[in-house]
Amino acid sequence: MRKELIRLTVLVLFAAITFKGTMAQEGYVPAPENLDNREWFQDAKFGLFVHWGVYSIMGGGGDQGIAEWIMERKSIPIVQYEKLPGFFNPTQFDPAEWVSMVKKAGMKYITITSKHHDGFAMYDSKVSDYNIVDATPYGKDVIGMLKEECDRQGIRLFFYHSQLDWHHPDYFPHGRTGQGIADRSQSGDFNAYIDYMNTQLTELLTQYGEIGGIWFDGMWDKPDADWRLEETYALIHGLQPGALIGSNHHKMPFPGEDFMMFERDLPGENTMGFNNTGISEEVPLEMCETMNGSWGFNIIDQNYKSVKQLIHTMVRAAGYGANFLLNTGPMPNGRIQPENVDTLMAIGNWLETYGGALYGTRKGPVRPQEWGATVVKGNEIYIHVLDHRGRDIEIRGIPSDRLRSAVYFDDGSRADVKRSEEGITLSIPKRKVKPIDTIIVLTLM
Ligand code: H79
Repeated sequence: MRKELIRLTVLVLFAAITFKGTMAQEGYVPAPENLDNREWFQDAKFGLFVHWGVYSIMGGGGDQGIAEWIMERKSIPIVQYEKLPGFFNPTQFDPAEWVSMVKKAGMKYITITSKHHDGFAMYDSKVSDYNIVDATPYGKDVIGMLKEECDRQGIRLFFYHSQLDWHHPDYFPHGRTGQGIADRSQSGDFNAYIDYMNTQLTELLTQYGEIGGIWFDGMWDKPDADWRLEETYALIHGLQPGALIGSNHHKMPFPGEDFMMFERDLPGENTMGFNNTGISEEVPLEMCETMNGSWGFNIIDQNYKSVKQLIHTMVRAAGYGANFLLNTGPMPNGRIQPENVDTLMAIGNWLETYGGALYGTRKGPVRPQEWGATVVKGNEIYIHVLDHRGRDIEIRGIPSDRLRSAVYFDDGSRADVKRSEEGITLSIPKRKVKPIDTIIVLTLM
């Protein structure tokens, strides 16, 4: 109690002297349940990202590469975009089916869009009518329904919440995006917007029981604005100390953030152009990825990654110590794209056999290499050989002096591992090579 009081006082003091949004939650000390949840999170390894909103109706409008951004990419005026909720009627939405699918896929959590950049709340919000209950013929709180089902089936639910908002009149001055939306307000009180956002966050943290955390996005739209992060983060941690906060601001984590995410890049890679941070050693990591090229539903995007490709990325991410948050954009009728279901079932099948070499692990002693990745659990190191090419593999940095045994994960037969000065040399005969991932377990003394 006393400790709590001291913590709170420190928080308030820091909040008082904090004047800039980027100061975040200075002096933040994660609560014990938050630290527990960070361990749970890292053990979980695999989650489903869900981008679902009124934009899903448009299906990208026939353009590759457009989905949840259609309002901005096509410069749709607010008054016109506001017609969309009137068409949103996902009568085939079946949360039990979604969550069962998630479980069969071997995923442990779901991160769903409570609000994307278009500003539309996909849950029962009281501070604005611009939400699924008040503005759609469906009229039901899909997030509440999903949460109930998640609780029933033991899946944790996180909320993706956009700080950027192309719809709210107080989101002003405007940021770098949404300039073409003609009827955005030409004045506004940004502080009132932050109040509104914090009220919505309070709703999300009080209406649905215990949640996994909040996945923020969009701060990069106004990098110099005062986002009052210290207040928002303290609010969230005050309401649910265990909730994990992450923000996709493409910077190193700020105080008060509990995990760090990488959008469509492995940690340390920067194919996207905006992933030029380092890799945090302080907080858990997560990488998010699309199955095709779109987050929200796109009706023509058939550019699907193969199951093998996705498993390889998941394993490499684990080699960096990062979770894999794989996205689907449900259709406007409430169903998951069948192609995505097939992919998820195939990954789930693979995990049923090989999940023991992934769940509960941490990054290995050697960072991912061209040939594959390593992860550790207790005194075991799992070597995931993803790209064999019929050659011996030299792995430096394995403590070979402590090596007790080396066996194949699937049948326990001995693996040909030779100690070398700097690590080990691994020889895998052709008949032992698996099409997706050949796993060798090293047990250390
Ligand atoms: O929700 C999904 C996307 O809609 C959202 N994040 C994922 C999880 C997303 N928003 N933007 N992007 C993805 C990529 C866009 C980046 C840009 Fe920028 C925004 C280019 C210019 C402004 C931020 C600032 C990145 C580079 C500079």
